[in-house]
Amino acid sequence: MKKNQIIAMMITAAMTITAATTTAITAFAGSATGVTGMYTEYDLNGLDPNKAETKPTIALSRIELPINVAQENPVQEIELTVTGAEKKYASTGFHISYDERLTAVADEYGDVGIMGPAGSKLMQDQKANLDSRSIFLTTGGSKDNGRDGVLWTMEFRLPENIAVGDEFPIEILYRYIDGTGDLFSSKSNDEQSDLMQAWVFTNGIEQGYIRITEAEIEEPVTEEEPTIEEEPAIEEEPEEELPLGDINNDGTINATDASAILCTYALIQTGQEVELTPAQLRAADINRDGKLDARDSSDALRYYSYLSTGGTLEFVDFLAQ
Ligand SMILES: [Ca+2]
Ligand SMILES: [Ca+2]
Repeated sequence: MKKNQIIAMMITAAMTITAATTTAITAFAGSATGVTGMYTEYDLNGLDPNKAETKPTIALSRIELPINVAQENPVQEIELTVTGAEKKYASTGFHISYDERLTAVADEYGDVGIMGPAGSKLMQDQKANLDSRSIFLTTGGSKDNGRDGVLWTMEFRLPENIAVGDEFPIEILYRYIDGTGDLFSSKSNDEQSDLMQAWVFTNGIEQGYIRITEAEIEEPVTEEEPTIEEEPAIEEEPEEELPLGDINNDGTINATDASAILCTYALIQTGQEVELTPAQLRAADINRDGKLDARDSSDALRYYSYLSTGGTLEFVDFLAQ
């Protein structure tokens, strides 16, 4: 290897260390992808995320790509990886944004996210708005079946005129509109779940990027080892009549409600005791066919996706579409 190549490698390595330090953690102090308006800081609402028993990390791939490899493989895979939350979560909702020079690769149905093994025992929904560079990915489940590992994969196409040193950020940004916010919660939806979610959206995000490096230098993306922690307690509550679909009566319909409905369906189908109150069961029968099943759960998850991507219809009007 020539001397100037070695020097170039050393410079690249030094740049990598600096950049990794400045882009690590804290997602929402500003957007590297330059999107504005839709996103916000996470409101802790008096919670201290350091009190969370489960402190997951949600990381997007950081790809160091030699320019010759990038030119041959302009479509690159970005993974959203969960660490430190094995079997501790079910309901998630993430907004992903990306550099304006990138193109998100959608399939023939307009879907960008590909479910990874960490979410293989969860239900899922997604919506992409490529005009505003926004991808929304959501999961729900009847149990805390979310695993550590790759929860989602997305593909992005690099532009043609790339140069060494170019960096293309890909970010998780927090969105909250009209009472519906992004999620990372457990089935129990208790205070520890709230603390875990608060941790994720204030301390637990590691943003991603694709960075173009000198030809011949290859650095694989690193992934952390998962850790396993204890099971959470399961509990439910209320009695009064509830708005349709809002099973936990918190004023919004989201993946938590979808998860509760799916859980109840699973309990009914296996002859077990149902955890919901009669009022919750009535609110859970979203399509009003007198049965509680996965269709009701899917409707709730679909509506959460719809709201999270700017939809404004009331739930009943949404269902009537
Ligand atoms: Ca709710
Ligand atoms: Ca039903």
